Amino acid sequence: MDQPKRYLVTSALPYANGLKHIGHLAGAYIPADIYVRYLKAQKRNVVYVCGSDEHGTAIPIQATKEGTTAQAIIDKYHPIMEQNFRDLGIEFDIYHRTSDPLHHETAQEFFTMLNNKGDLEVKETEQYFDEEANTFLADRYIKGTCPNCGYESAYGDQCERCGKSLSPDELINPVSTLSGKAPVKKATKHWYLPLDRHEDFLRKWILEEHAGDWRANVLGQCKSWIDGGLQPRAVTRDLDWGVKVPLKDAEGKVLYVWFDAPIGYISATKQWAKDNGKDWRPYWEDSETKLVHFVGKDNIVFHCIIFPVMLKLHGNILPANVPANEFMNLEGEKMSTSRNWKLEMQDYIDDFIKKENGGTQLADVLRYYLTQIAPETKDSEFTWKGFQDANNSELVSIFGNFINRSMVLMHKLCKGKVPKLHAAGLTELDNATIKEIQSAKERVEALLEEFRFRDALFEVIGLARTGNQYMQKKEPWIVAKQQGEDGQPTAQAQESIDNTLHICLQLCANLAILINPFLPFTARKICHMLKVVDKMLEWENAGKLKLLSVGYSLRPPELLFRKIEDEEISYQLEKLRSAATTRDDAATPKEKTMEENIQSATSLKPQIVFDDFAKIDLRVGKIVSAEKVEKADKLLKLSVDLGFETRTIVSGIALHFKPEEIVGKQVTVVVNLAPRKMRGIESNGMILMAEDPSGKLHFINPEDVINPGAGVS
Ligand code: B3M
Ligand code: ZN
Repeated sequence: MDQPKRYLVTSALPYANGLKHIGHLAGAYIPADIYVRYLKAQKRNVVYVCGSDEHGTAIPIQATKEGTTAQAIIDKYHPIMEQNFRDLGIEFDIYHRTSDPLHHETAQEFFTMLNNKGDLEVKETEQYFDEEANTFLADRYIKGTCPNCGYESAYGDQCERCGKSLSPDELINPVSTLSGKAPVKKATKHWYLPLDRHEDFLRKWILEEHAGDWRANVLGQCKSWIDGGLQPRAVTRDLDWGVKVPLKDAEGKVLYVWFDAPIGYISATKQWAKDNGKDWRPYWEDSETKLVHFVGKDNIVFHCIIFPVMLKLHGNILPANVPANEFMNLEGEKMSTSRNWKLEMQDYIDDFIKKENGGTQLADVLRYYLTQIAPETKDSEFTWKGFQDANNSELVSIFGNFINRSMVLMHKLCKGKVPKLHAAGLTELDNATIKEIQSAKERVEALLEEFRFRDALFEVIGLARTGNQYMQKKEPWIVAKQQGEDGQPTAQAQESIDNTLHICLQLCANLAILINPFLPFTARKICHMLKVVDKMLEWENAGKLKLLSVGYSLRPPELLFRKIEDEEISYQLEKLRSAATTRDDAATPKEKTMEENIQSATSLKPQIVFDDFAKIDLRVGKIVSAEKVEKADKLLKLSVDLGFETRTIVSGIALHFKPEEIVGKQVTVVVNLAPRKMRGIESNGMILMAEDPSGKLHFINPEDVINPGAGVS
């Protein structure tokens, strides 16, 4: 493989308008960080840049919400976001910000060069203007009825209910959110990037040259954009927050946020170069640089179509790849800030990392699970149960267990020192395991080079699993019982023990190197136990059996991962649900679109066997009383007669049924579901409901009246 001279890796610049959730983290930051850590371990020349995106209407809108200024908003969120990333081990070479004067200059220079070369078009159009506020209205400042689904509070750029992207002209009965009045149309001049001029270039560059190496989801989106017909895109806005358009006749205009934000990658590189006495230019101008943008699905078009056109016109290199991820859902629903259905990085840090001494292992647990379920090819799903399983059954039981056993047995059976390898005594299994160390390294490396992070991680865990199986077959603790008259293992037995533990310990050191890009804190902890410096983690050291010298004494083992308890998981689930029940406006997750409901009805869950089903105890019950739960607009507290007892069940159906309507109704109840506290009330079961495509709920009940307690199967 031809190696690039240098790499420039970017992660999407997050808007500094609020805390970011784990969907963001999984999409653009963890994969990039893994890639960069791997490249650095390979001693390649790489710079990893990111920073806060501090422009666009998102910022002043948040300022209005918080009753403060746009400047105060970015000054509040920029440092928090930077710290959140640090706490989760995302190690940028620079975390810059687009409010920095260096960025303003860089973006203005970029615009000026394109404008001077005649690469932009100027057009006058009619746009919505708020006469009372005396300002043109950005798309986000206009609300109206969605022409697609009829939602009355759709924004001028997108309907938050059905997700359709809109233009303000499509809204029915538009209203300015500044004054509450209907806006008028007024002429205004803007600069456009004529994407249509570049169709041939884009077709060839993306759809031909990168057909073989870009991800299918990325190519697919690009193709549909190009096939849909490329239009000139306005790159300026009438707004007072942003990078000023550097022209005399452009008073009151700023660069469109999607024009200036990606240039933020360049200004960040400049700042990094300045801070480190380096030259930034080759990173953006030399064709031997490999530029890789890590982004989420909603940023694909900007990084694959618009920004590359800008880069080409400006004389820069183009991205070699944009390994964009799809979306990650949370507990069955789309993650969303506005609907409060999310797990913020800050919350995870507070609940899991800060609470624990040396809690960095829990940063690694999140990194592990998010990589394991990374939406690399299709949308994926974060569940708290999945998170717990990944930790308990893989990190604790496989990875941590292997390292711990190796260390404990070495202390017990080899006097705390790395034992010798007796070449003559090597068995077939020993040799096969040694080979596996070498080949695992090669596989992980090839997968990382192709941005297949989930598969690469799977290989690393696979190697730990191999280690466990190896040890299980060699049973050094049993071999140790072959003792001579002195009560010590015989020479032959000790040889076998030495070989086993020598290989196991070298395997531990190899695991540290291979896991390092994914779980950097864990890798360092292993180095500490093995009493080696972090330099051992260099990639070229992997695949070998010579990492630890014979006779070297090692530290006592420490547990790498702790078990995650059921209570921690139910606490998180409760927290998620109760935050969601207090959310107010129309766009609650319950109100899924018709399309989503139909989709959830047609996408089947994985097959189960009869025994799985037989575990669920279903009974017919009768609701004997129902009342609202205070401060929870979705919950009803029910008493359900089950024949053998009457139980309290809390059910999220208050938006659908009045308490008095349902008393006396027959229902089907899951009676052996573990109790769960909701709003302080213990719920002992779950009522089954069906949801029709309009989102309306229906009880599942027998046609005839039967005795409460009857089994359902
Ligand atoms: N701030 C959008 C986002 O956070 C935007 C990315 C800019 S990357 C140049 O999704
Ligand atoms: Zn809509």
